[in-house]
Amino acid sequence: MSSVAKVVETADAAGGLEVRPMTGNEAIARGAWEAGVRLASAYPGTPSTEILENLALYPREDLHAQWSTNEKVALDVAIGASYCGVRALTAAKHVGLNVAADALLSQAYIGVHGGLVLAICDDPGIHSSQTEQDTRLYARLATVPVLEPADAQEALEYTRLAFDLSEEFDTPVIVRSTTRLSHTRAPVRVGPRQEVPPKPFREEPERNVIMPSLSRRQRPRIIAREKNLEAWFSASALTRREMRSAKIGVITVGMAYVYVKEVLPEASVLKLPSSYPLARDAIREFCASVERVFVVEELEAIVETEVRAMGIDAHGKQFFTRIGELSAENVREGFVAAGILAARPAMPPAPFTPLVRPPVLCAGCPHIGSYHGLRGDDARVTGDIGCYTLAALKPLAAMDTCVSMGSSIGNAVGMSLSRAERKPIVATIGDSTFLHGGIPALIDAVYNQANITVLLLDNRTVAMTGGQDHPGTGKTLRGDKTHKVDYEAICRAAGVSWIKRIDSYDLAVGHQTLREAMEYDGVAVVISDRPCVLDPVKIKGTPFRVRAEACTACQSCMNLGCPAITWSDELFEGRHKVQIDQSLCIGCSMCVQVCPTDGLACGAIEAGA
Ligand SMILES: Cc1ncc(C[n+]2csc(CCOP(=O)(O)OP(=O)(O)O)c2C)c(N)n1
Repeated sequence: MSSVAKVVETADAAGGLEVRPMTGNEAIARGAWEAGVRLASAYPGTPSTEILENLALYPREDLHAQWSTNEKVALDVAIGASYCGVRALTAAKHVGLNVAADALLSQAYIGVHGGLVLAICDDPGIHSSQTEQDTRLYARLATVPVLEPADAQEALEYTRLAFDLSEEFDTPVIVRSTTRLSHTRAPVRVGPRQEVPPKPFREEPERNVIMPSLSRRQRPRIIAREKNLEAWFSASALTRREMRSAKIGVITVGMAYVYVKEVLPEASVLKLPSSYPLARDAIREFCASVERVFVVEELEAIVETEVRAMGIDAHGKQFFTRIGELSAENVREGFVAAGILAARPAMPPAPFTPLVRPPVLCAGCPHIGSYHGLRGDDARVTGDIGCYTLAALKPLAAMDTCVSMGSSIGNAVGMSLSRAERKPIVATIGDSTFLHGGIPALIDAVYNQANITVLLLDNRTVAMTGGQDHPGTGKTLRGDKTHKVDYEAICRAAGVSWIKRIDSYDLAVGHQTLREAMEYDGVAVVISDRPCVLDPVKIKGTPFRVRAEACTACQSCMNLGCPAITWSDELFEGRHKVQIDQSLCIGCSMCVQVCPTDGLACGAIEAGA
């Protein structure tokens, strides 16, 4: 029995009173399980990844949990389960919802059969994302309700509730988390699982098949649904009026509530469970009972704009930032600027400046070899999203552009067909990203007769998000063996006839092969193949060391950007030489290959600790 299954059993025995420390993501997974979810799907993405990883720890008999090839597929899979009358959840990071948005907007019209919940995690402050986005805007665009928990307990409860609301109001429901909530651990009271038997498929194409006639019919229903949800939120105990000072009233939602409580404990607070649809009656009533109204919400002025549109003189983004995360500090500063709190004496400056540590590829990362091969050629290199995006930074500096997941190949096609670029064009894309969004672009490249090279970086994992499996690894989310995608066959089926596979660590062959590919007239694919050094097997060969007497300090090895390679602390014959950190080096040999002092075999760098 898995540890989670044991906990589930204990909770059941204790009547659901057990309290456990849980991250927001664990709590969302738990809430879905307690709600009787039968299918969960996702494509990984920080900060949402652990929702599916945790759901996969619950018994197989309870639910099917899977990685999908991308977020749209994941949502479509969940929609399929909902059509079959079971409760289904999909999880994604905020930008993942961009990919899935088309299906979401359609499903908002179609409605649900089994409850359909989207757990979407925003990343205010852009800790690990392409952009800063507020998913609440999508909720409004799609006219689907969004629930915004303020802590891990609410993450569990709101997720459980989201399934009930979904079925009651015939709509997909978004549960919106943020990095801070998803990754923070707090005590959570857990309960038992509610078994929800599947409902039979409704054979009603006039309801299940989207087309203009359906959408025209549904549009008034959606507007009515919005009104009904507004009334539900206004009447709900989740819309919490905490009446204290009659002078200041703060309307708040999500984690912002926690900061307001800390900074301004004497203020009256209206805590909203949702920014859309808005509990307007509750807001009107609350605002009438206080002299000054503030709205504190993270990222966009969504509630504030609506409150002001209701004719209420409310203040928000004028004092509380629209950029990055809110915190107790910046919420306090906002109330100071608004004249509500007195300024605190300035903190003395820190006695030291923290060291800036730029992100680097791992020691022995196979992407180093792949991009090293490109540096020597005067090529225009489009990049994509993954660990390898770091190859844009010095010293590799081997990537010219990067837009969004799967863009590299389409961007390269545009460059090629613009006929404005004279350099050979190389699209570089990771294995998971290729499966996510690269394949349609590869078909486009062949179809439109572009002249490009595609460098497919197969490290056999989704390294960027912590080493998840995908269809190219031959293993499912639960670790079962499954069919392994054959990239060469996919490329051939797309019409690519020039395909070569290289070992990412073999720098000379890699370089030569890329040159040949760039000389080829048409679409050439080079598959650079080596497993990630961190996953699934932790690879560690014999580390190399530098013979200081032979090292000329030429820096060829340093240009790889391997973090195991630094200048020596001591001087040798009056000079710093290169040194290799034995605890980091995995013995990949790429530095040996570029060391010019004694060829490849036994130069200034040699094997041995
Ligand atoms: C639309 C979207 N979905 C998910 C992510 C999270 N994410 C960033 S890179 C990446 C995939 C990386 O895998 P791969 O292409 O194999 O490259 P690797 O990191 O293994 O080098 C994912 C899932 C994202 N940034 N954007």
